[in-house]
Amino acid sequence: MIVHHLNNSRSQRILWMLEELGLPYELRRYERNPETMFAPAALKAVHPLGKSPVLEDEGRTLVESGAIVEYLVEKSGQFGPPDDADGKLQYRMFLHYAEGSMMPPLLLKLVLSRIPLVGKVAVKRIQPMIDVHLDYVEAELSRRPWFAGNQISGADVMMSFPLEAARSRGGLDESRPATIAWLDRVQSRPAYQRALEAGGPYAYA
Ligand SMILES: N[C@@H](CCC(=O)N[C@@H](CS)C(=O)NCC(=O)O)C(=O)O
Repeated sequence: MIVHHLNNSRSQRILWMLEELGLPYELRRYERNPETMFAPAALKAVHPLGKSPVLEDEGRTLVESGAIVEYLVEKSGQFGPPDDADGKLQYRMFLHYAEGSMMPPLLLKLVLSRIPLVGKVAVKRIQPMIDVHLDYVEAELSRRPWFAGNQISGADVMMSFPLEAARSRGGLDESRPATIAWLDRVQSRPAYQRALEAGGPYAYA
C-alpha cells in the first residue's frame, strides 16, 4: 500500500489509522507551497484532483478520506461499526459528517480570514456556524467515549481532523471538556504518536 501524504493535512488521520491497524505501508511525502498552501503539482500525477490523501493498493488508486477509511476497515476487519443498530448508525453518520458538514465552515473561516479587511467581518459571521457543530459534538461526546459507542472506530479517525482544526482555529477550547478529553485520548495513543513521527510537520497535534 502506498499513501500519498501532504504535510499539515487530512491525510495525517490515514497514517494514524494504518498505524492502529498494523498494516504495512509506504509513505510518499509532499510539501505544501508555503505561500499558497496548495499541494505540489506532483500530486496531480498521482490522481487528477491533486489532493491528499491518496491511497494506492492492489492496482487501485483511491481518494476521499471517508472512502479510504471504509476500505481499510473492510481490508483489516478492524475499526468498523459496533454490532448494535444505534452504534452502526452513529458510525455511518459521523463518517460522513466529518467532511460533509463539519469541515466546510472551518475551511471557509480559514480561507476568508486570509483576506485583508473583509476577513474580520466574514469570520464573525462564520464562527456561530462552527459553534453549532462544536455544541453538537460536545453533547454527543458527553454521552459516550467514542463517536460510535464504547469502542474506537473509523468514525473517530474521520472526526479527528475537523476537531483538531477546530482546536487550532475554530474556537474549540476547555469550555467543551468532553471534546477536549476525546482529543487528548486520541492524541495520546501510541499509534497516533507513531503516525506523527512518520508524517512530518503537522500543526494540529
Ligand atoms: N474531502 C477530501 C478533501 C481532500 C483535500 O481537500 N485535501 C487537502 C488536504 S487537507 C489538499 O490536498 N489540499 C491541497 C490543495 O488543495 O492543493 C478528503 O477528505 O479526502
